[in-house]
Amino acid sequence: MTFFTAKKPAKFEGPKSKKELAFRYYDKKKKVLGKTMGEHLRFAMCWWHSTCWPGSDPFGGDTFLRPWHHTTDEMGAARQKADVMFDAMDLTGIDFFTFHDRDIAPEGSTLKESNANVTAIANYIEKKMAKQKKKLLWGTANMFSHRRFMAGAASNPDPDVFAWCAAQVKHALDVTKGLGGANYVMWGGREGYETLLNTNIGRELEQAKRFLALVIEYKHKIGFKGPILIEPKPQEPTKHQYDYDVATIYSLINSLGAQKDVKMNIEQNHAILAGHTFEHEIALASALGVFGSIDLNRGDYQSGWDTDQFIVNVPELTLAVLEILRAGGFTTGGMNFDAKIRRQSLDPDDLLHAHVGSMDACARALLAAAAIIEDGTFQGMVDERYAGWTKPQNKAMLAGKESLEKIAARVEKNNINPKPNSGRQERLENLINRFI
Ligand code: XLS
Ligand code: NI
Ligand code: NI
Repeated sequence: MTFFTAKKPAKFEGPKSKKELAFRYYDKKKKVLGKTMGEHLRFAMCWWHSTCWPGSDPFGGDTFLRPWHHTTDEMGAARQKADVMFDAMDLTGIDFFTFHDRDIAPEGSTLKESNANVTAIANYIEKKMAKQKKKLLWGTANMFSHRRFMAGAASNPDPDVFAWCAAQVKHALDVTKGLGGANYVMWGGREGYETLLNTNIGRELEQAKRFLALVIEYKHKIGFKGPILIEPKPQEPTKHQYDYDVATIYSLINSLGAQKDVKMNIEQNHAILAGHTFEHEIALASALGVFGSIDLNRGDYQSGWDTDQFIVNVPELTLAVLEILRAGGFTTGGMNFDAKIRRQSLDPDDLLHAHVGSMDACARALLAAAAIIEDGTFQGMVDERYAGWTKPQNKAMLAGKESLEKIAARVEKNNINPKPNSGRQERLENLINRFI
């Protein structure tokens, strides 16, 4: 462990601890609602923000000056990044990681060369995984950085780009399976348009649908057990992204009847860019039976772009974790820190503090959400609101056993006259606050 100053993994020390790099609430083995905190939260560290991003923004370049960004030995740098990732996971007690193919290994001059680079580093990673007991939450393909993708990946007007993407995803899925990945993610980086003036939306959507069908078919062919996770985002980098939000992606999944194979990877920052709350997107995915995993970060409510900050707001997180628990918790999914430290956060250990602090905030949210559920008053108030639907007559109405005329006749005959009830919003808000 040479890159970081910290030498020992952050430990649970309780709320009174004065130690900076320590957990006050995240006690990995502590049981909450029948599972350990570690099993509930399934934290993952991402390769791209943690080791690839050099601290650049649209107005300025590299602020971090990491040694691996300043060498001509690209494969050596790739191994160095892997070493730093695994050290960071050890120091923060994070068990899972995530990557794009191009994060772990450099692009070659041909696809064959790129694939060989990815395979070589994947082999290196595999050995580290066995030694340090780490797991792959998901892998994915970067089909947005290279200029060949500037007009889209699968939705590109050029069929050769579509074919290239098929080849790239095939390899990324093979590698993800080889490393025992629990899921495979598809974020439509440039699947969208800049201007309608040069775009045939119908054709592009048809291409995206075909592409998803191909990936599902291949996943079954190789026996990849985990789901394909689509990650919604409404805009950025393109003006309009086709995978806008959970509802939009659901219509694509539904059109292929692929609810079993395809789930959702929901990111806080993307949810708010789409004009939703994080918890709305989780609750909707769960209601539609397609909740999969989380990209954990926080957008800035003023700036309107994907700032990917570490999330530390406990009241907000509590509402999200509450929805995750109500959805039954994670199965293959987890909480991936798709988050980056700010470009002024130059100290190597800033990366550790960021993860540890956010993990602790999640643990507090988990404790609060679990207490809300255990107390039962909250769910009781919600259930009471819908209690009328448990009556046989009303169940029959929902089950389609009554026609419109029959319902109308019943309303007249029984003189049904609805009496409005309070939504009790303030009481519910106050109730939630008591547990935070
Ligand atoms: C970008 C996305 C990306 C995906 C993986 O905004 O969040 O990082 O999570 O391709
Ligand atoms: Ni993401
Ligand atoms: Ni993002």
